[in-house]
Amino acid sequence: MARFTTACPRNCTSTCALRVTVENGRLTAIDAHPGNLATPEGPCLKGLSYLERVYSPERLLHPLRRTPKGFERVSWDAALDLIAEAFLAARTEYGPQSLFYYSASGTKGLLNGRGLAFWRAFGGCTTTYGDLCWPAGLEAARLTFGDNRQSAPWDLAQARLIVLWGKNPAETNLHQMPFIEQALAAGARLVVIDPRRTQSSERAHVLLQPRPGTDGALALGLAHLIIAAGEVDRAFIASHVGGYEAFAASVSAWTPERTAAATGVPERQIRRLAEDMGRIHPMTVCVGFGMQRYTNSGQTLRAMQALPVITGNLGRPGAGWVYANLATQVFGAVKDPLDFYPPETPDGVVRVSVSTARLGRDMLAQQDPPLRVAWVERGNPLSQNPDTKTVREAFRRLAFRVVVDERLTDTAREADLVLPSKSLFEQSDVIGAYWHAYLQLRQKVIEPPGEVLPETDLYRALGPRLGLSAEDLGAILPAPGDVGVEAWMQARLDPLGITLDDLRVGPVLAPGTEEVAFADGCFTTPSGKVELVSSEAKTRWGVDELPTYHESVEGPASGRFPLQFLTPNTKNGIHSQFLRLLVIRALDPGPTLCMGPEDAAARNLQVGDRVRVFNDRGELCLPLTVDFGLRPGVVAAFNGWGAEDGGSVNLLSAGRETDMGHGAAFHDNRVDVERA
Ligand SMILES: Nc1nc2c(c(=O)[nH]1)N[C@H]1C(S)=C(S)[C@@H](COP(=O)(O)OP(=O)(O)OC[C@H]3O[C@@H](n4cnc5c(=O)[nH]c(N)nc54)[C@H](O)[C@@H]3O)O[C@H]1N2
Ligand SMILES: Nc1nc2c(c(=O)[nH]1)N[C@H]1C(S)=C(S)[C@@H](COP(=O)(O)OP(=O)(O)OC[C@H]3O[C@@H](n4cnc5c(=O)[nH]c(N)nc54)[C@H](O)[C@@H]3O)O[C@H]1N2
Ligand SMILES: [Mo]
Repeated sequence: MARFTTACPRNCTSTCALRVTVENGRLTAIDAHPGNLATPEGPCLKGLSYLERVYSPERLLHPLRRTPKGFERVSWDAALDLIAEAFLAARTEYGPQSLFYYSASGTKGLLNGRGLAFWRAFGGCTTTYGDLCWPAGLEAARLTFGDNRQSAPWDLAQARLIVLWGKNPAETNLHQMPFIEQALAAGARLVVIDPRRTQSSERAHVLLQPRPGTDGALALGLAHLIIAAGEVDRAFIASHVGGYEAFAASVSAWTPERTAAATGVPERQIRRLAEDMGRIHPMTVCVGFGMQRYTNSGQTLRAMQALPVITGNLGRPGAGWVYANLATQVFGAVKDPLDFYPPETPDGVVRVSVSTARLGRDMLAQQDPPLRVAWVERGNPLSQNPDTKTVREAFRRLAFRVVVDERLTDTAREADLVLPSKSLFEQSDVIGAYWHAYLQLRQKVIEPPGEVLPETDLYRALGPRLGLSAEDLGAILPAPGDVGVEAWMQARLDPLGITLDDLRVGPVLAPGTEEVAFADGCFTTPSGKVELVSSEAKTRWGVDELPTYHESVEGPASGRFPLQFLTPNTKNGIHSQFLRLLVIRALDPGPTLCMGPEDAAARNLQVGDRVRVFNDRGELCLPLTVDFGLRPGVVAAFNGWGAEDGGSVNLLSAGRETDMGHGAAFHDNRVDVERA
């Protein structure tokens, strides 16, 4: 029996440290690792379910090729020959940019960057810009504060007012809840702002339920009241804030009456929250990604950022803006997902890119050259990107598609060739996080099963068939074997003064980690101050220099379908991962549509009825759950389920970007519902 330190590499806020037990080459137990002070309680059910996931009969163990009768097993040699034939033909006829390389957030890891490096050596490729997750909020914070910095997770315990705004940590960041509980035990007040009543709001003193996409108006209305009451921090503003006078003048129009009308939040709740924000210090605003998935979300988050700014809740213990911690983004490759501007063309290698939010439409529109073949790894675009129908059409147009994944996802089912991917326990890698600041080693603890090859080995095997020499491959990939991977990682850790042996013991805080963000009063904006007025907002994104509120494109004012369709994240999966496992399905057998009692009664619908959710982009049939916690005019279904469970919620969403950062406006999505 042996015990190892490792970490969960999913795109999840918590990024838990784990201690795992291996007996006779088999994983037998997963426990907490106390070395990560943000996640000492250990993994959630999904983390424990790796014991099933790694050995699941649904796991792919060898390459599969599509035939008219379905998928059949092929050897690695045959699979690599097929890829070489199709990819070389595309390159000869249309040039390397006819190859589409798609990767997303399936797993964290420094080695992930090797995929793009490989296709650059092939001659370049077409790839994506933007990100499905959080870029509008990152960009908003960059404009306002100069940088995305946040205090250590445990600092939240010192807050006296916590606002969970469009964030649901009880499901999406479980390990934040103990710090919230500590603050509550010390007398803190907890406010949740979410159109849905959630597991997080169960702990709150008050829940504000705005109409979806109207949080910008709410923030401006709150700012108006705080300023009118004189409860701003004049000293902080004088020394650290630019544009305050213009901002204060601009919010004077946001009276409580107008704010209540725009947001649907009762005036007395708005007044009370403004009083709390003005009087209770320190305040931490914990911001999720909910209101960040609309066409107005960058401006919305800029308006929200003004609240901790004018009340002086920055750079102090228990205070702040908690959205993203980029302290662990210390390697170029880990930064890749944040690379949200259309890339340049370095070294003469052309990297054409298409918007990930408009994936289907942009793939179809590529002319010079048209896309011919695709390679997908760590992503499931037919489930997770908006506008599934167009994405599917774009993939079907291609001559040849390769998908690397652990199981037959919706995207893999469209492929000509499916290659089995490693699990987190089968190759070592260094991973970062975006809530805490620990660098962690995801250790290899078992051998890959069947014929599974980690991606780096797969690229090494494929390279010669695509004309890459041993020297070419040596420049982009670690040397073969575990020893090669370890040497490659150590070389990247050397400049940080961290060794793999350190990481084998436990998580290590990234260099430069700060307990209290902005305690140095250093804001790296053009003016060196917090910018409530940002000229870059206008020049780069074409929005107002001030944080202004405009209805989102597909909100109630759009005159489209009557219901706003929210598709948030579920505690039972990470996007399209985990939901098919037996241990998960025992608790959560499948998707449902949640609707409030008024909307259900108006349609004469009852619990358990099969309903059709539809708009002009598509439809989904699901059983109905009557949810007394939903505000009228809003329906919700968790994202992540795929075709095997009735189809992705993205059959209904539009391929549309956020106002800044090239994010995806998933919730800007109106539907109607009827009995199926
Ligand atoms: N409607 C709607 N859609 C959404 C969202 C929403 O709120 N609403 N949220 C969006 C957000 S925030 C995100 S981050 C995206 C996530 O979108 P994706 O990043 O596409 O999501 P996942 O389903 O987590 O992972 C994709 C695939 O990676 C595979 N994978 C895991 N590990 C490995 C590995 O080591 N190698 C390889 N080759 N594959 C691996 C998994 O099996 C999975 O099939 O979804 C977005 N989609
Ligand atoms: N269990 C689990 N954990 C996860 C993930 C997962 O899939 N499952 N995914 C990880 C990833 S990649 C991400 S991006 C994060 C997301 O983490 P969160 O931001 O916490 O999650 P979301 O579900 O995207 O959105 C949070 C809340 O925003 C609300 N919301 C929607 N529209 C609005 C609005 O207009 N205004 C307001 N105020 N609220 C709104 C939703 O109802 C939802 O409850 O979670 C991470 N952690
Ligand atoms: Mo995300």
